[in-house]
Amino acid sequence: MSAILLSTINARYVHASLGLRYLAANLGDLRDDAKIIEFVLGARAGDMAEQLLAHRPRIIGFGVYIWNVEETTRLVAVLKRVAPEVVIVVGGPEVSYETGSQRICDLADYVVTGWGDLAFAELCRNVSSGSRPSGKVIAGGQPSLSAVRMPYAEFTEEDIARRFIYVEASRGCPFKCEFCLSSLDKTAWAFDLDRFMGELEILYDRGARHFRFVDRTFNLKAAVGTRILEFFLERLDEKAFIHFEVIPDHLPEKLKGAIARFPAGSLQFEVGIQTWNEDVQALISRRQDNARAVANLRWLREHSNALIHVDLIAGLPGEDLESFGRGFDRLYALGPHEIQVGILKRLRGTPIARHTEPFGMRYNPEPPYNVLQTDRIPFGDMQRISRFARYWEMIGNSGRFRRTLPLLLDDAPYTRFMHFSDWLFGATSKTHEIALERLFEHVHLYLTRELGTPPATAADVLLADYEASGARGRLSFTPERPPREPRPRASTERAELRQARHLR
Ligand code: B12
Ligand code: SF4
Repeated sequence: MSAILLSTINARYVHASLGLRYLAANLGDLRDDAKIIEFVLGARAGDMAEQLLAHRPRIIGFGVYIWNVEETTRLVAVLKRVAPEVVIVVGGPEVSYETGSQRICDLADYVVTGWGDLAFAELCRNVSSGSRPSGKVIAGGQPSLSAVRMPYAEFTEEDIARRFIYVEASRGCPFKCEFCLSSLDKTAWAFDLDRFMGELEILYDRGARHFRFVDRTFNLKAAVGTRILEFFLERLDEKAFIHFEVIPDHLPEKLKGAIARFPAGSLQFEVGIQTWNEDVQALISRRQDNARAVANLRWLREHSNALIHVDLIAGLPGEDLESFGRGFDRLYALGPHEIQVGILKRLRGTPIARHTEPFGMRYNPEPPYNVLQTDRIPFGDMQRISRFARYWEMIGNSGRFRRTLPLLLDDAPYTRFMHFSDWLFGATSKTHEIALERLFEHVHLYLTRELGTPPATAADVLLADYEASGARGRLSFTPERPPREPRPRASTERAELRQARHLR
């Protein structure tokens, strides 16, 4: 039995919720009476409700994000029907803005906006002592980070063995990119570095190896970044893997020195480029020195072993398909391991909303609030670019088609891949659930029929890619071979296999 439950629906099992662990760690004397219960997208509302109510809770706090708001709303609706006496508190970025127009906020007893680290504990104390706040929406406030207990002891042995360990050396961002929720932060606040390093050490000693920093801009302060990198360099073993989000145009020499010493497969950078178009950058208040970004990406590819994952956004105000395509080609030429093409989303609370009317931005009213059309990109083309993004994920980013990609893309990556994407959708009517063997067979068909590649050349290259990717089935365009047994995989292994494919 636990009087207080902290719950959320994660995108996948490997993503352990850091937010809930902060709330739990800061419950003080209520901690012993609280439990974290996490679910994964796809679970049924009735089953989740049953599991939660089995603890006979007095209060349930839900972490609500763009990826789980619909399922959490359904879950809260069930709970309110069968156990109306349980106090439901919702918090998290999705319910921190526009609370008046959200069904989940109507259903809940309390909505905590912004940081919940200390606010949730205070609310629980008030509810427990019978002095319930009269207002529904409670501003979480922004306590000094020195007053916030770090959450890392909340990671269980199972988390450490099987899930990504999210960590945070700083919170917030000083930049103002209008599509991003972090643009609403006044600045970046740092945790006390000695305290944080002490926690990292404990985690490392407990066996944690897959660290993901949620800091919005890890490379903001060279001294801090370097100390963190040095920490890992001193302890690296073949299992260690560390992920950071970085801004592209700031890579001081000191940081470079540490980055260059990481061996292959141990370091990953997620680099936000978003757009190269300077007019668009100005429009969305994104300060980015493109020349320095190019130089830094080049340096990373030439002088480091880091895996480079770069984000681009399609559908920004003022950007048409042609400009997006030029940006894609410019980025592709720099050789990042992965290019993630995201479709612009109008996140609740973000200032990008000011461009809605002037640029004819029409957003999906349902999560994930993706842009459906703009004054420069009609709906049909936005659909095409969404499919491009999905197929690029399967073919460009998966690392499974490294030898085949040059045949597909040649000297015009964006135009040729868009052509392929249109063709593949025409041939399959699918963007998901295409079996790997079917995908290889379709690429073979496209190369031979549409591009005129000699069948034997296409088959050789594709077969080499297929075998190198570790797949073990049979391809229709190759001679028969005995099938090999698939082997079971651990939770974080999917990500690790993809990383390894990029390094081969
Ligand atoms: C890890 C992460 C993910 C993981 C998923 C994690 C999971 N648990 O499943 C992955 C990589 C899958 C992911 C994907 C996406 N993400 Co994401 N992600 C993050 C990230 C980097 C870290 C979250 C975190 O741990 N933060 C640290 C903790 C301490 O902060 P917090 O979670 O906000 O929690 C605090 C408060 O919100 C509050 N709180 C949280 N829960 C609760 C519960 C209660 C009861 C209370 C009272 C308070 C409370 O208190 C906490 C402590 O102060 C954030 C950016 C960031 N740095 O926060 C983006 C972020 C959450 N993601 C975002 C977005 C937009 C996406 C994508 C749509 C991006 C895309 N591809 O276009 C996808 C969607 C995925 C999908 N399947 O649809 C937005 C969220 C917008 C929103 N309204 O939810 C963020 C904020 C990024 C941004 N700046 O815009 N993401
Ligand atoms: S996109 Fe990156 S740099 Fe821009 S506000 Fe968001 S976190 Fe900060």
